[in-house]
Amino acid sequence: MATARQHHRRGRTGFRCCSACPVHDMAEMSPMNRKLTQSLAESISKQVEHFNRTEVEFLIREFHVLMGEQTTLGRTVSGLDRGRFRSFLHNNFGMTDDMIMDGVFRTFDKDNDGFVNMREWIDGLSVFLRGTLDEKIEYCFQVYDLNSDNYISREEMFHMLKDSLIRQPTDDDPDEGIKDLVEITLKRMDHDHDGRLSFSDFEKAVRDENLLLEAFGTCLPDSMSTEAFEKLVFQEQLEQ
Ligand SMILES: [Ca+2]
Ligand SMILES: [Ca+2]
Repeated sequence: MATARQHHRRGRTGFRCCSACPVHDMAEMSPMNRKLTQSLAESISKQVEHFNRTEVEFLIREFHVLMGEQTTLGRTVSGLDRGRFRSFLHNNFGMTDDMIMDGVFRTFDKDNDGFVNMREWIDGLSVFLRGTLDEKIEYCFQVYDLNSDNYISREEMFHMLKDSLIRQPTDDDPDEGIKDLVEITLKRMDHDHDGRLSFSDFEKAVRDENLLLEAFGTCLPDSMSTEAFEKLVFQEQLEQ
């Protein structure tokens, strides 16, 4: 059986599919739905930083495709749940680290209701794909602040870094290397020396050395997957 995305693409390229297909119905929008989507795109594009009206319109349609894959399970929900959102990150941007993907989910889900709704998705992608350094500093800090208490603690650093180091099986204490790395990182970034990173510590450190932006794990897409995603959403739809 074709996935919803394949189904949807086939629908767009002219294959006829079953009349009862909700994904197909959404892809082939009625003039009324198209008008509604356009006026919604118009108003969102005035509030979102880095997408124009047409791009927002395509993002809304893509969101419906992603939601279609979710609602085919027979539930109506207000947005992408954690699992679907993580698949989206994995499939489009090659992310694999569970802790980081959960952090990205938490950062996108601004109202903290357990779903990334359309507006949260578009706002999040504006920073994720096209954010300025300032916006990305704020975004990464939120991803890394696992318990949202406005500090990145030693424990949080330890958890995030432990998967990134290759442990030597001969080490007496395999955690020792990670603890050392946490201390080195703190020494470098903890400007006010209180043993944890506040937003201003993090911001200052990243401004001095931009490579520290993703010090605790890759949470932004690389340029190749950004380009591929934008091509998929913006260009291929234009060609239809
Ligand atoms: Ca939400
Ligand atoms: Ca924290």
